[in-house]
Amino acid sequence: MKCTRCRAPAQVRLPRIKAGFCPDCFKLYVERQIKRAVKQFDLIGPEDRLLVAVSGGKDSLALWDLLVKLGVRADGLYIDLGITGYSATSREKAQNFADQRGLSLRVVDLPARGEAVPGLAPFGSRSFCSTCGIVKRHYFNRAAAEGGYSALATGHNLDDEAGRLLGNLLRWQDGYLAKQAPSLPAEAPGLMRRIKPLIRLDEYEMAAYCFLSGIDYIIEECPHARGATSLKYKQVLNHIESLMPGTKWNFYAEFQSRRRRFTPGPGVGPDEAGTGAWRQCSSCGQPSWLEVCSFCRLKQKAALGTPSQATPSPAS
Ligand code: Q46
Ligand code: ZN
Repeated sequence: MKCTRCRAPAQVRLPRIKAGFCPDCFKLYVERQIKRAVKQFDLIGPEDRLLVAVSGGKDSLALWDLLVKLGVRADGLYIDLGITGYSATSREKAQNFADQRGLSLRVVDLPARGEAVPGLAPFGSRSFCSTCGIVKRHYFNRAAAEGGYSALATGHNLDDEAGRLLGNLLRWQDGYLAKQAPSLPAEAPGLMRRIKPLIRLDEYEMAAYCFLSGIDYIIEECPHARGATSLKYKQVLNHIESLMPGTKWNFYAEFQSRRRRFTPGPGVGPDEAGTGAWRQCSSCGQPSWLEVCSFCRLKQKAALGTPSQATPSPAS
């Protein structure tokens, strides 16, 4: 197969757009997809200064690389979750990436703060991953606000978002559907606007981009991701995509044009409080729907030493 753009031998085949590219034209294609996403969903303006949530994995490192290449002001944020057999390597990959390019990486060292996720998880009211989510959200918002950034950029790709969309639709989660967008405005002062610039690119394209750009990333997933329901939705969509290339993007893009039909209901805020207005957490000062935010409640429970009956993750 020849490169669709320059007729050199193609190295990356993309059935979903009926094209194939040589390495240089493929990288150009990826950059253009980011630019198109930025324009289509109004993600980044000239005044923006972004904080990129980096995990050491392919998506977040490629995202950071691409944003910087496109001239966007973007620093990185790495949260060391303290997960054995995963965090040390992922931190090393993130730090090396930043050092090699002279980029600024903020690191939140949870084990050093006595807040490693495995230590807090027994005190969470739900799964290991939901405790992890509470902790990450707290530090994302805190770091973004402290550093004066205008938005938090995450490396969610088309596979992640289409899989999540399928899961939300199958369970008719109206509240979550209403909020499933490539750009989410800040819901309250102190919370960050969130953007997903990789939304037009899939898992395979991101891995190919890293390989062709020499980006060294952690290949292993977090051990707690194994067996996650979200992976099953991705597998189903991959099967459909192999039969009908292009379906995944159409599914996601068509949903975006209909998203406003869904309205956020109670129970989808950061504290699952049901109703009520934003207020300041009396302990940490971050926006919360309750007197004390979910992160501080978690820490209070851990200090008291009374574990909840949380559902363990498949790998814990
Ligand atoms: S890092 Fe944390 Fe994920 Fe690992 S523990 Fe679960 S939520 S799977 S994105
Ligand atoms: Zn708090």
